[in-house]
Parts: sequence; structure tokens; C-alpha cells
Amino acid sequence: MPPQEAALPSSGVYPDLDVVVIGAGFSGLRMLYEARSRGLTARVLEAASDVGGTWYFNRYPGARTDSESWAYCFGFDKRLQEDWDWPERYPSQPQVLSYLRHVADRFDLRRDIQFDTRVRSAVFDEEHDVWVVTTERGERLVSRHLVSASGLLSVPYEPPFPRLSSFRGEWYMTARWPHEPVDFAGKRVAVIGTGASGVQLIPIVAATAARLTVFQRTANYILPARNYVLHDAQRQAIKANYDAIWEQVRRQAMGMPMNPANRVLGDVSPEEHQRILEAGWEEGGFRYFLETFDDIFVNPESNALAAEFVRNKIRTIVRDPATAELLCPKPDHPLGAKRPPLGHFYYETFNRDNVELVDVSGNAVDDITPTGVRLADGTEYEADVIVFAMGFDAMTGSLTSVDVRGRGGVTIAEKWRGGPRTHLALTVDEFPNFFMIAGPQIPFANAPVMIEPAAEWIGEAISYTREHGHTRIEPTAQAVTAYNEQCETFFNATVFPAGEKIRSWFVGANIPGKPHGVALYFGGYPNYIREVRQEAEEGFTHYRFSAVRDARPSVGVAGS
Ligand code: N01
Repeated sequence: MPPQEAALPSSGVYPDLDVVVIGAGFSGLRMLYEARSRGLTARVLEAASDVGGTWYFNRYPGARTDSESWAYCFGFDKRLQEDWDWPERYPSQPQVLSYLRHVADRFDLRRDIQFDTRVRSAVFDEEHDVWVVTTERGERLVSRHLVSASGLLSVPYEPPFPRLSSFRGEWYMTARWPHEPVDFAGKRVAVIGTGASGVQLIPIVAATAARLTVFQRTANYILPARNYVLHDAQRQAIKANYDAIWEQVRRQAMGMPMNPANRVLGDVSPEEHQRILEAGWEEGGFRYFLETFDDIFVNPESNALAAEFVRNKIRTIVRDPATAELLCPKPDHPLGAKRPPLGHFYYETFNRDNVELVDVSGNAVDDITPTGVRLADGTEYEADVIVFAMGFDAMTGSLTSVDVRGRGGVTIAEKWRGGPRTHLALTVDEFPNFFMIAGPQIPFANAPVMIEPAAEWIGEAISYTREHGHTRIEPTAQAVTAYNEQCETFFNATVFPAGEKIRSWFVGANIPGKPHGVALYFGGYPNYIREVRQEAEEGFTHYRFSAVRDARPSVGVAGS
């Protein structure tokens, strides 16, 4: 039966489904596979018209991963690994989207995914231990469990400029890029925002635009990606070594297919420092900070050295000294306090005659006028096209923007008014039978390798609840408090708290008025996985279980 037809409004309060999953990106697809493999009935609700999540929406020119392809994928099925070929070190957005479409088709997932369906509300019915989910199309689904797989960076920060609608040219947001090609040739283009999205887009626009004006508020450390095409022998070697790749990933602090440096700054001489950083810079990508010194994020001295090395590279690459200085991150900005983007000839782009960098750190973008961008001092920059690459309401936005209500009618937005608080980034007290994949307080790590253990854990938790005759599972408030304290302790042991003053999304500081709180776990991927496994293997000891008296089995309209 096609999913749309199956989505009949529920007539009562007994669950139609075991699980409703919100989102059909990496997380939602993996969760659907997990639910099915456990014999659970599941329905995925997806706002877009196809699978892909962030890789569906962020289709701006230049979009690609910052993780290496061979670990930016699923590891649950050997045959899937064997029949997929990654063409490049960092796959482009179309390549990742093709992969996710392939996953959906290979495991016949689409029949349980309902596209073009945005969730309006999800309310926990305490009397019957079910979630009542309503969609913007007016459907009502009742499920025992609710899984948010709606993404950590999926709600874009809308341009906050009151006169934007007066602009007579074209304007775009990187996070909501149109499906039709956008032609920059011969046009005057303005880009506002120099985070990971802007940094990828800018060199591509510069190649054809008549004039590109880049508005930069905070200079960040842009590390060279050093992308390359994978040749046949490399692709075969990846496939032959997958067991070793996953083993490496499991031991790596950020879940990356890399080795620890096994040294800190103090272990080697100052001459060696420069040689090691140079080698890391040449390797490219996150290897610059993950394979050089293991203390870059916890030792201010080590961080300052690695940061100054990048500044010197900028001064070498960028020919105009004034532009080079503007591109250099300030001393109060430790490397990593904002997520360092990977560049594809980013700094080199500022050597082009058609590219201009405008510093808006002390002279803010005030508004958009009918003809371009106006700064606070009244200076105006004319443009035919404006691109906003201004980031996301990260980590919490995809949940707080929906009316999600737990016990006592408390909304998730109220619950997190002091910043996000979770247990293991998977559950929230007062929100029974509710789970998150890639929710707030996940480790700062490679996304797909966090998603897999989360989906498995959620599957185990649901199976455990059912097998023990319960209808409700909820973490204790103490467990949430303890995990939150752990997140704060790890965070405060790093150089990242400096991100608060430079508007890092790690703490929610990039969105005006948003509550600040530690949104990521910096204790390392291996430690996190150990904790998650321990919780499941010891029988969910930080959870409370109960059952409604006349719980009926679900009728399972999906997957049938
Ligand atoms: O967003 P960002 P992003 N006036 O928040 C600027 C992931 N990602 O979409 O720094 C002027 O990093 C803002 O300035 P400032 C990745 O995890 C991954 O680029 O606040 N400027 C900043 O320059 C990444 O970290 C990939 O001073 C304004 C920019 O907008 C995360 O998503 C690719 C402004 C926002 O940067 C977010 O990246 C893309 C204003 N009023 C994204 N308001 C890959 O893996 C905001 N800005 C490849």
C-alpha cells in the first residue's frame, strides 16, 4: 500500500505504529532500517520530496562533505559497502544524495516514508503512553514511540533584514538552494557569511561572476581540504579494508578514519613543531589538527601555535597584505572555537581581481536595499544577486520549531529554555518514549558514525521496553543532570568556551536571543560510545519504565 494511502487518521488512542520517525536523511533512513529489522512498524515523515535531509536542501554550488568519503557512510551492511564506489576524497552534494537514494532503494525504505509531509506537532498522551503526531497536511498518527531524526543543522537562520523584499535582484539562501541552476556569469554577486557553507560557495561564484563581494564578520581558520579523485586501486583498497577503517573510526576522538598523533606539543622541539604542522597542512582537512598534536584543543599553547601557523599561511597565500590581515582570525579566537571549515582554494580566491572582501565586524550589514547591501555607516554595495550563507539554528532548532510536548504539556522549547539538556544526546526527561538521533549533546564527530550507534541503541531501548511488558521508557532527571554536567566539564576543559564571544553555534551563540548551553559532547567519540553501550548492556539502569493497563499491540499499518 503506498504510504500516503496508509496514513489514515487514527480513530483512537491505540498506536497505529510502533515508531514515527521525523526526517529521512542519514538518521531517518538508518532508524527505519533498524526498526524494520526488529519487526517494528514505522513510518518516516519527511518535509522534502525525496530522501537526503541536509543533503537534499543544501544543494548550493560547491557543497560537499568535510569528512572523508570512506567513513561518511553506513557500516551496517557489508554488501552496501561493496557495491558503492566513492569517486572523491570528499563527496559532493550530488554524490552524497545519490548514495542516500541508493540506500533507500536498496533496502526498499521508500514504502514507509511519507514525503512532502511536515510535522506540525507531537504531543505525548500520558494516559495511553502514545505520541499523537499531527502533520501540516492535517493527518494524525498515533505511535508508541517518536524518534526525531530531523537534523542538527537543518533549520536555517533566515536573513534578518527588514527590507529584503525590496531587493530588485535575485537572492538565495545556501541552505534552501533552488533545484534549477543559478547563473552568476557576468553578475555582481554579494555573499554574506563565511562559515563552512560560504567558504565552499565563494570560489565557485568567483569563477564566473563579474564581481564578487564577500561580507565577513568573523575571520575563521579555513583549512585546505585537498580533495582528490579516488582511482580504482584506492577504491578497491577502501573496500578491502572496511573492517580496519571502522576499527580506526571507533578509536578516533572525532570518529574519523585517522590515527591519533600520539604526541603533544611538549614532546618535540620547536623546529619539529613547524615540520609537523606543515605535514598536517599538506595532508589537508581535519588531519591538520587531528594528526599533528593531540593537545591542540586542550592546551592553549599548542592551539596558539597551530593558529599562528594558519595565519602565516594566509599571509603567504593572499597577495594583498590588508586583505590577508582581514582574513586572519583574531588572537581571541582559538582554532576550533568555531567549527573550522575546509576550503577548496578559498584564500587563493581573494587574489582574483573580481573579488573584494568587506569587513563588517565593526560596521554591520544594516539592511538590504532595492539595489544591494547597505552597511551601518551608510556605505552601499550594489548587487544583482545576494547569497545568504548565515548558518543554522543548530542542534535544537529542528525540535524547538515544532510543537513537541511531553508530560504535563511541557514543550521542548520550555524544557530547553536554559540550553539543551539530554541523556546521552538520545533522550530527555519528561519526554517519555521520545528519542533523538544526532540530537543536542552528541559528540563533536563525523555524523554517520554517530548515527549508527544511536539508531541501534534506540532500537534496543524500544525492544527492551516491549519485551519487558512496558509501554513507557523515560530517563531519570538525575541521569540528564549528570550527563549535562559531564558535557559542561568536557567543554570547559577545552579552548572552545571562547566560542561564546565569537558567536559559535557550539553553544547556540550564533542566533540572536537563543539560550546558550553546551550543545556538544567533547569527551571524544570512543568514550561516548562506551557510555552508550554500557547503558544498553546494563539494562537501561538510568531509565524508568511503566505500563498502561490495557495496552494493545500496535496494528502496524506501515511496512505491510
Ligand atoms: O554557518 P556558520 P554555515 N551579518 O554559522 C555570518 C555544517 N556544514 O552554514 O561568524 C554578517 O558557520 C557568520 O558570521 P559570524 C558545519 O558543521 C558543513 O556556514 O557569526 N554575517 C558566519 O560567517 C558548519 O559549522 C558543511 O561573525 C553574518 C556565517 O554567517 C555548520 O554547518 C558545509 C550575520 C554563518 O556561518 C554551519 O555552517 C556547510 C550578519 N548579521 C555547513 N549573521 C560540510 O561538511 C551571520 N553571519 C562541508
